[in-house]
Amino acid sequence: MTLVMGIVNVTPDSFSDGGRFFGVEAAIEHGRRLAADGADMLDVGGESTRPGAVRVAPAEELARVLPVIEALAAEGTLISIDTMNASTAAAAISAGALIVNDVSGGLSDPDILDVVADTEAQIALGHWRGPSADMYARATYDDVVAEVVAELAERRHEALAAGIPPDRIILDPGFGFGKRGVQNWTLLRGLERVVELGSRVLVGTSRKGFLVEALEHAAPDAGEGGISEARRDLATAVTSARAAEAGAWAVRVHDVAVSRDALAIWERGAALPMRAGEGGGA
Ligand code: PMM
Repeated sequence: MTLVMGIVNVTPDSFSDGGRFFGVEAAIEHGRRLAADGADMLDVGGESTRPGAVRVAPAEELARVLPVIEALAAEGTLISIDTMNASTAAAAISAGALIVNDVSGGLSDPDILDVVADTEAQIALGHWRGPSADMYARATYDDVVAEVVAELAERRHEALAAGIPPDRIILDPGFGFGKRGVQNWTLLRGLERVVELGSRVLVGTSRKGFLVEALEHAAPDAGEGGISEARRDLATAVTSARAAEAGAWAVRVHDVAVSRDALAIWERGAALPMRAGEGGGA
């Protein structure tokens, strides 16, 4: 069964003068809602990695995420910390996070591997070719699936060398990270080859640009405001079912409820007997 990781982004609330406090309160509430929607775990992040995003200082990142992790972990929720910084990872683990989600696969701050090795925490290593500010400069591939598989194997090798046992390593092909539209579709089609590396695989396509492009193609006249969040979440849910088909361990999504439904439908279909009439039921 493919698990669902709900996304909790902690960003200061620019619409109130409460600043960080309201951002933190809103994030905790949001996390509770995603847990109620059926999230198996929550991924808490304080720094955007969207294309063109500017880096946040580690101290500011930590101040954002720490109270959210403490509150949600205390309620019994499995917490992942989305960070590229070793110092944030260490503090988050002390506060109760059980997974470190590093989209850079340990490349941005190599100390993060040692931090995880010294604890019981797990690590998700993302495929990454450089910072978000100019990630598309490196989006050149002869064979995107083969190169992502080879580079993820290298990241896993580094993690093993740092002393992290294989059963604590998760791999993520890094949809949207240094990959242009069609490269993401090719990767999604070849996802089984990432799964064949033998580690658990995490898939993060939620609301990403290549899905928006496909929706624009499907209905070019989206009206004022462009493609709605609901349509992006439906597109995401379709890719969640595809991830399940390929054998992914978990999907990282903004809308937990709709991907949960998609996975339940996919898994129900996959569990039914092959020949019509067998098994009965409606
Ligand atoms: N994508 C984003 C952030 N964190 N973590 C993992 N493991 N995989 C991803 O694909 C991933 C991630 C960027 O998306 P967001 O800004 O919508 O959270």
